[in-house]
Amino acid sequence: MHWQTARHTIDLQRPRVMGIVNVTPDSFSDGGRHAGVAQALAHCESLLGQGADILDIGGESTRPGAATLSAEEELARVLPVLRGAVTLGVPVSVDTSEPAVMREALALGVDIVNDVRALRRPGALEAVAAHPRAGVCLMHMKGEPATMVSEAVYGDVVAEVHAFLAQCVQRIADAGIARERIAIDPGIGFAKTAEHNLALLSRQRELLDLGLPLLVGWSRKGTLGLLTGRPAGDRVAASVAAALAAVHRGASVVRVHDVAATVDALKVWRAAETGRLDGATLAKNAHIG
Ligand code: HH2
Repeated sequence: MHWQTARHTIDLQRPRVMGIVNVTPDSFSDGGRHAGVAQALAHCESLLGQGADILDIGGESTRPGAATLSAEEELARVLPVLRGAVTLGVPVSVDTSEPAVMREALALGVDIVNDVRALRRPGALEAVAAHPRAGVCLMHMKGEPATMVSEAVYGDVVAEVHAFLAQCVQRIADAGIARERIAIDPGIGFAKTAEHNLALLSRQRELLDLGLPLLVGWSRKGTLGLLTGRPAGDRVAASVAAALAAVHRGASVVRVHDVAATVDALKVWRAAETGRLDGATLAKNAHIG
């Protein structure tokens, strides 16, 4: 399986790590940490050094109750960072729902549009369809971040997320976007209780029959706080465990803050799956073992 994006075809034979770069003053776990352009680009380089395969850059916080942002403000936050990030040699994704941001980002060479609203804002579908190859991640959410806590009501959450994603995929395939450009995401923490999130993890394999790469974002989220009793900044082990559990159930891409820890864990997980150590890794690390 692979994921076609604007400049890169991402091989998904092995699970990929998407490193999060929030250029926001108010994200739930790292708001304000990388708000300046120089800090954000330094953070991008640091994540690449830790082994990130993809950089996901976003200017709007989607935490429950977050304030909405104008397109102009969002453009001013993310464009300078995207302009630098596209020179770093890896696929770059923009985390946005705003069509004007999508158009400007794709014009800069950005590879993927990661939209928590699954291209439902007027003009978003057209912005991605106008590009011949750009990748897109379609995520499940009910309502809007401002209201979503009260929308966490489902009969069978896995069946409803499955049906929603199937419908979104159909809509964007009808607009001429090739399936090889599409990844899907169950939207952990978006209009979902801890029970809903955990049902989506334990039964995640049910989403695989859509035949598309699965991207998931468990990193530092509230359900991990409920499970461990730890605050957002102290959920590295919990986040790594959730990422591994997701990969073990077929996720192709994990969206994470703590790249180094996730990359190490995935190396061990893969070695356990394949029962071997590849030659390049052995040569690189032989002096340590
Ligand atoms: N989660 C967040 C933001 N974007 N995109 C996808 N595809 N999947 C996710 O699960 C996802 C996402 C929320 O996390 P974060 O970026 O850390 O926080 P904030 O929205 O407060 O910036």
